Amino acid sequence: MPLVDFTKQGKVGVITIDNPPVNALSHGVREGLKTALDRALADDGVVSIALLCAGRTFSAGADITEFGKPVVPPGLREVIDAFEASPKPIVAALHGTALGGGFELALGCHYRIAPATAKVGLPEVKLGLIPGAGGTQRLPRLAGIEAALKMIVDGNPVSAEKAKAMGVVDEIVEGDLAGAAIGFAQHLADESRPPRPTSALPVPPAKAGAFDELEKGIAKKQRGFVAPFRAIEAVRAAAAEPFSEGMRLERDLFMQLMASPESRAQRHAFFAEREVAKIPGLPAETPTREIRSAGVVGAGTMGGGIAMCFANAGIPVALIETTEEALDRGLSTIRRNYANSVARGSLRQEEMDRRMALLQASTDYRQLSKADVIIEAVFEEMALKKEVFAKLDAVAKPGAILASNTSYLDVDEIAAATKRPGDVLGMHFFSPANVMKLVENVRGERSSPDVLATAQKLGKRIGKVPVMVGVSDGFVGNRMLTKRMREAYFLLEEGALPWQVDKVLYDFGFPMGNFAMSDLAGLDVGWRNRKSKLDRLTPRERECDILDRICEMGRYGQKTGAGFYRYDDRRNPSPDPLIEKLIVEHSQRRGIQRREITDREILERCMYVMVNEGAKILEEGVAARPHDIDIVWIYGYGFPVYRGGPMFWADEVGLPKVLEAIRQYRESVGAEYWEPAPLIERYVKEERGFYKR
Ligand code: T1G
Repeated sequence: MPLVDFTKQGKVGVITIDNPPVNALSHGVREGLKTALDRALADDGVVSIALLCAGRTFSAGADITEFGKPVVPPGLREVIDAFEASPKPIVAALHGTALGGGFELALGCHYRIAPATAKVGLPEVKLGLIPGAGGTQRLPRLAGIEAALKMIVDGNPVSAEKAKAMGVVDEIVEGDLAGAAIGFAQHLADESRPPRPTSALPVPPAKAGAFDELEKGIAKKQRGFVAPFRAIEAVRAAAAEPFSEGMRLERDLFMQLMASPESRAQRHAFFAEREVAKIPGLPAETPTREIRSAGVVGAGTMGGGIAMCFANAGIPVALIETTEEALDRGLSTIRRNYANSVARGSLRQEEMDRRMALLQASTDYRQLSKADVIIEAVFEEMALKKEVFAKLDAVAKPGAILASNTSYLDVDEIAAATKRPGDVLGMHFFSPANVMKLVENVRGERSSPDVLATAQKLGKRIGKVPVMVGVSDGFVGNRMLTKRMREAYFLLEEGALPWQVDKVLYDFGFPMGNFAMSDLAGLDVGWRNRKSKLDRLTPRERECDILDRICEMGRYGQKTGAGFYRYDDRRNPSPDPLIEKLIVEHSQRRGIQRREITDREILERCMYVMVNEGAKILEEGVAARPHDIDIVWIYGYGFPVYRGGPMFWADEVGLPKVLEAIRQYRESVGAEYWEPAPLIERYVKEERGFYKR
């Protein structure tokens, strides 16, 4: 089947794109579209045209793999302009997800039909771009400024029903879509309906202040992103300028963004997210086990959130706790979370009821005997974990997958507590588990291939981004975070203050800095973890006991109204002179002469120590690719996606510069903390990066 096929049905010319998996508008497709249109226009027997896509979806946009390379004509704009200028009316039939350039092509057609299951959208901002083939100029002409702005600035798709209400889709159809499209085109021919070039339509006036309001409204949420603000600029031109002038501005902005580091990073993240779904060394066709029901042991914060993930995906889940009280507490937290979503209008009441009905709470482990997968989410203590897994070994059916939600303990040691270590792995969720997208799937030494493949597939099914990692203290994310935390504490005793360190990380693009994050998680959690590791810490780490001092004052962070910061009743943080005094006295006690510390040193020490640890993680095979590390940090730790993740960012900075700084800190802070990873030294010698060759 050619990439684009042209056939005739009566008076209707049928143009069909067939470029699996998502009918991306690659050069071959664009050329094929142009040729097919020319054939339809040259054929006197053709009165109207239907545009369809084969496979699971209408075109999901331009071919992102072609970005950054010179555009081979015909460009997408040229193709769309030709479709729009056609003297014969064209109807586009949209199924699946008509996105980006695909949706822009449809906006260049004169009519659009779709089944109710279809979605349409302009997600370019998620790639650090704006629609570049007329979307910012044509969509406002059909849907109005406000609706177009929302779709283009947040990049989220809308349903076909919603698109119809917006005036973008002309008809919702059922059954055979190709038949409906040809029927619709036949109807246009029979009634001699004219083409309706969208660009000729006037732009309905916008509500006064619509643009400024939106710009202000997204300032906080889209902090650090560039594309959403350029998108507003382009749509503003649609309201103020003639179509051709608006198209010129859209082009300029699009080309600027295409060359921007932000878009390069976001395009990297797009493909990295798809790459990490695949497990190196495991064939794509590795069989997976069927998951019809689940079980969760522990109804605390993590267990409750994990149970919600299964219920949200329509999977019945048994929730086990040791006592009825604990069970009631867990269930009421879940009920409250759902009720908040209903109150916010993001969930319908009947959907909440359906999900609650999928939860079966009990204190009896035998309720787990039919579960296909069981996730243990009890207190982080090895002895307790082993006890739970021994019990699961006794009640779980053969072939059930047993997973631990531990965030750093040895999964192999846990698996050894069962007679079926091949069925055991780690599935490390992030708090709040019903919200955070990341799951670190931890492959144990004996985890069998189908268990690993099933965990990856299941992760996607419950709406997560699963990343396969190896056993190591803290796996990938927490292992790197621990190094960053250590450096941050060292910086405090050398002269920095918590709010200075946090501001540097906040300005870099993280949602919050180390110390504000610790206050949110609860300082007592970190303190307990630190105390459990004291014997494994270096002398300096042991003596850098600022956290201990703060906790001994009963300051555990937000939950006690004070930690590194003081919190008002709306939990707004403010620097606390008492903490400054505590830190200054700590330095004196330690005999450390405090010095002026630059923001640059803070950023380098907090970020390069992570990159260095990331390189060691790659050397050890705890992560198979730098992609895994970048996606862990973007989806688990709020690493700004417009910087692409720590490993991609290091490449952008340049590994020679990173290595030079690491060597400098080895001298100033100490070799036991800053030994350069051999991988970085080798890459610098080979003049390559983690990705850059
Ligand atoms: N170009 C190239 N490859 C693409 C692609 C695209 N647009 N979309 C998907 N793929 C690949 C993907 O890498 C994966 O490959 C396979 O298809 C299946 O994808 C001018 C400039 C459509 C909702 O941003 O959101 O148009 O890993 O695993 O979960 O204004 O793909 O198998 O080798 O994601 O079912 C705008 C991007 C482009 C949409 C399907 N369009 N795609 O999700 O499958 S910019 C987008 C998606 C643009 C114009 C501008 C999703 C999907 P592999 P998948 P899925």
